[in-house]
Amino acid sequence: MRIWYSEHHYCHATDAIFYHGEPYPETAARVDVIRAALLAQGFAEWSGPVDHGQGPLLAIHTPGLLEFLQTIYPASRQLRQVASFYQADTFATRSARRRSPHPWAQIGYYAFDIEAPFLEGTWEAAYWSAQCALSAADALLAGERAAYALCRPPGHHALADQTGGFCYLNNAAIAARYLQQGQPARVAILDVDYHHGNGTQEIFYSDPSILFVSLHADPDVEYPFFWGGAEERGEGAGAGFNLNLPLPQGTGDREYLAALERGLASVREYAPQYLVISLGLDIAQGDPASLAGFAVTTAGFHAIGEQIAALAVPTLIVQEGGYRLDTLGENAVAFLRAFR
Ligand code: Q9C
Ligand code: ZN
Repeated sequence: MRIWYSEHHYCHATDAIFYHGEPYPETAARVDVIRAALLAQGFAEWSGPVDHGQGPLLAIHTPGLLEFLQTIYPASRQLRQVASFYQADTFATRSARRRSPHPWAQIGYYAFDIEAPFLEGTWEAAYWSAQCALSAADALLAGERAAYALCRPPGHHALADQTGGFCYLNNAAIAARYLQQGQPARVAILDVDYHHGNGTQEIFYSDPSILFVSLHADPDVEYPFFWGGAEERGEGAGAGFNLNLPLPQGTGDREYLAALERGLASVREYAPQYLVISLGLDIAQGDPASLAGFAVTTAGFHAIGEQIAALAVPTLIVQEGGYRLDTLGENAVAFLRAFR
């Protein structure tokens, strides 16, 4: 299975960032560790991304968001003390009555939380992360049965016009739309990240041509809190094409695989032409994404991969979260081995 990867992820240089009094967990080391493990296990087919331009990004995101991402760091740097990153202080919340072109207004309009800081190289990294997903999608269009985009930064929390949760551009959504090639071809997205993929859900919430299925921590007690309930089933023409399977803290292999079977049953019934996996490795035992969290083992990751691969649908795997550097590599390998 071919892997798409870009060194541009280093441009999003989050290493020195402290947030909530702790080091920021979405670091370059995450991808370094996964890449090293894959190379060591003989995954030898690597490609750099092909530049598809902004067209496929604009099929998902607003021009305003893309413009914002390209300008917010230099604009902030002119206005404020030089800093390694900037983040919102004033959000456009429910009662907002106006917009302002001021960078501090922009940053509070285009972000829904403070979890996605804006660094000098954030746009560069996010752009090429999305290009990795698009380039891997090309392989499926050319007839491959599986492809892996080692994306960083991740994407599934990004909305059409808002960043959040370490995400700037929704790589999985961009690739899913691109796989349709301008037709209403059926594409399913299965999100196995620990956190609900609120961005992906919302982007396709009224779209029956994209089925979104997500297994995640119950949003009553976990980020992103405001999306991810089982009662969110899609709306309008998209009613019935969104399936959330929230799971309790402490979920282990057995419970996870049982819920996955439910999710896969709905994918099977949908009979998609392509499947996109939002692969979060933060469901792993001991992942620091959360104090309690899930407890999926390395063997569990392999079983998850096998169950998905058994669908025998051309599958694009897009890297999302996963923060426990000790086991990130072996878990990625365990999952991806199922698609070899
Ligand atoms: N104090 C992904 O896994 N932070 N994003 C939660 C921590 C946000 C995770 C609060 C977590 C976002 C792609
Ligand atoms: Zn996550």
